[in-house]
Amino acid sequence: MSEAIKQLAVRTALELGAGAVRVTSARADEESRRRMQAAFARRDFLCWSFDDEYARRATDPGELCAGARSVLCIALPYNTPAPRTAPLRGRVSNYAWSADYHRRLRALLDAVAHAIDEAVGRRVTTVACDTRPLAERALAARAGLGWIGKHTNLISPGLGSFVFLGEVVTTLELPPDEPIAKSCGSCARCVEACPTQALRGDYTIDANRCISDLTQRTSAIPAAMRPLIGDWVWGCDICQIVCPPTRDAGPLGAARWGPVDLEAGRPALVDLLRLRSSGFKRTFRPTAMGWRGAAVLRRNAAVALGNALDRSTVAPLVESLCRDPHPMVRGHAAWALGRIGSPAALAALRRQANEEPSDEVRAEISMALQPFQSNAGVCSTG
Ligand code: B12
Ligand code: SF4
Ligand code: SF4
Repeated sequence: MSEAIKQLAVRTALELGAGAVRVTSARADEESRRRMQAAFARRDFLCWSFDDEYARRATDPGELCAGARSVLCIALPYNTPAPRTAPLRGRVSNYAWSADYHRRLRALLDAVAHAIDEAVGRRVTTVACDTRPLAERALAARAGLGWIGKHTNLISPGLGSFVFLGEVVTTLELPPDEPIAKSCGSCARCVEACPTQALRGDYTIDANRCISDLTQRTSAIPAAMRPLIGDWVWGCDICQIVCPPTRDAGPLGAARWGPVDLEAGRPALVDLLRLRSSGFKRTFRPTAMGWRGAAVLRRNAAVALGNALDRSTVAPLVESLCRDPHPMVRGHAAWALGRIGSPAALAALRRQANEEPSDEVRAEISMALQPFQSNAGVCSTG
């Protein structure tokens, strides 16, 4: 019976687009808990409210579903070809440019759970994907869905790491699968390619340095990290693009995982800097970029423009410095103008230093002007 239920669940998931499905027992996982606690003790995830209690709950599926005995772990490939690059357009991670994956993955998981419940004749399932406290990668590795690479993502054989993970936790005892005995060996391409040195090479990450974290946080991006972000405006795929199993797998995502439109996949940076609520609702709200609001995207556009160093963008950056309703965006626009450092950019910064009401933004303006301080006298007399 339990083998038949497992096969039914696997078949249902594969029919709905899953790339692989494996089963593990729902026992609490001491090793993962220790690894997580060690990561939190190193303060690797400062923007997340992770603590020992989170680690305990996340490594015990029984916390999600009383009496849980098994977990079906599902990998859903999402990689689609990237839109063509063009000057002054930002880069978005391929996980975020389509209609929000949470809803679609949730629908798949619900369908699998429903198939199981119906076959058994009662409710025996709970689903999880991304947002619930569950160590999804560790569970998936234990189920043999793949192995955890030095970039800390789960790599599934033949699929690579561009896969979303989702789980159906059940009180049924299903036949478990075996973990895959595999590691990265001497490869360290992701570690070498990471522009911010977030990856340590020992299968751990300092998430505070990860571009994905930096572009999704709601607080200011530390000034030292801004130049390392390049043209990314949401997420980052570099460590996975260079990863051989992921590169070899290629773009396996179904067409529906493609960009909602060009603006979602490669947003024009100046338009993104001017993004207001109607444009946000139209283009970004339906995607996984929708959860942090428009100001975070405008801030990220300012950083990318500060890295593009194109004088044609000084006017919109000045407009943002003077008029953006959000102090964080005005502050990052100040930084971008300081990076460009043209006479018009510096003049606007000096003017605004006296007009700006926020202490935080005035501090950004003064930091942006600092490298030019000795030249300031020369300009004003010359
Ligand atoms: C917080 C979070 C982030 C944070 C922190 C990332 C991180 N590395 O933990 C930030 C914002 C940086 C982030 C970025 C991304 N994320 Co994210 N994120 C999460 C979230 C919500 C929690 C992760 C977490 O608890 N981290 C804390 C660490 C300590 O735990 P952990 O990584 O889960 O597990 C570790 C331990 O279990 C331990 N471990 C346990 N057993 C074993 C055994 C061995 C042998 C080894 C080596 C290790 C090991 O190692 C694991 C890996 O470090 C999960 C969803 C979820 N609920 O799990 C998605 C999730 C991990 N993210 C996902 C994705 C897609 C991304 C991005 C690719 C998005 C992007 N392109 O920008 C990047 C990848 C960046 C990177 N290199 O990790 C996917 C990953 C899919 C996959 N194939 O692995 C998840 C699973 C969401 C989902 N449901 O699909 N994310
Ligand atoms: S997602 Fe980007 S910044 Fe984060 S670890 Fe990978 S390469 Fe580094
Ligand atoms: S790039 Fe190499 S080291 Fe990094 S996760 Fe992939 S296989 Fe492992």
